[in-house]
Amino acid sequence: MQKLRIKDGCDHYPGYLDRRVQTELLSDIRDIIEQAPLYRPQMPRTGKPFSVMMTNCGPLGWVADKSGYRYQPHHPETEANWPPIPARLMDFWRSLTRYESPPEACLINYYAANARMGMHRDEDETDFNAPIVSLSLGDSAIFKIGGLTRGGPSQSVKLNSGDALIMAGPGRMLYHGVSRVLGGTSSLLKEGGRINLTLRRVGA
Ligand code: MD6
Ligand code: FE
Repeated sequence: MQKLRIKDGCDHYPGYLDRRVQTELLSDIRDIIEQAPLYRPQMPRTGKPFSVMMTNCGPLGWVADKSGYRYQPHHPETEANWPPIPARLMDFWRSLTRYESPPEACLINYYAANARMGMHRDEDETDFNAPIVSLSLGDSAIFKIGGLTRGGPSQSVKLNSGDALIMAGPGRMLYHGVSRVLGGTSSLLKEGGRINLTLRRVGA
């Protein structure tokens, strides 16, 4: 398994999931989306819609609306509890991180052709000791990874379908974002676009 160190605490595993496993994982995600439909979050205060659509699985899910960013146990529109994290994803977390505790939240992001994600840090968790695992399916994306403060120089990494990326320890609080999705680069999703999964611990 190839492991590329992007920065101290940020490792990229190109082709971590082979095509067969990507198809199986996609089928798990489609089942989740049937129970917990993708919805369009809004920026706190302004209410500006995200270009990315989201849903979650796990005991907790990350949501964004006019009142802020937070974790909650239920879908903001259906109000049903999030579906459980598939066993397959729990296995990937264990293999990739060797972390003693399981993930509590899995954010599912869907990027259609022109969707992007601005530079941010994942900082709505309490437990910053735990790693974050990201898995990508579908069209390739340009992932930007910067430093510990907003606005500095950033590196670009192309994330392809099946790639894993881990941010842990000194890499846990680096700014990062997705500047663009490269349409037509994968045949995995019939409808095109990209799915990114991030597995996190939320903490007390
Ligand atoms: C994405 N990823 O790849 C967005 N966050 O679509 C993230 O925001 C991210 O890849 C924390 C850790 C790893 C990530
Ligand atoms: Fe993030």
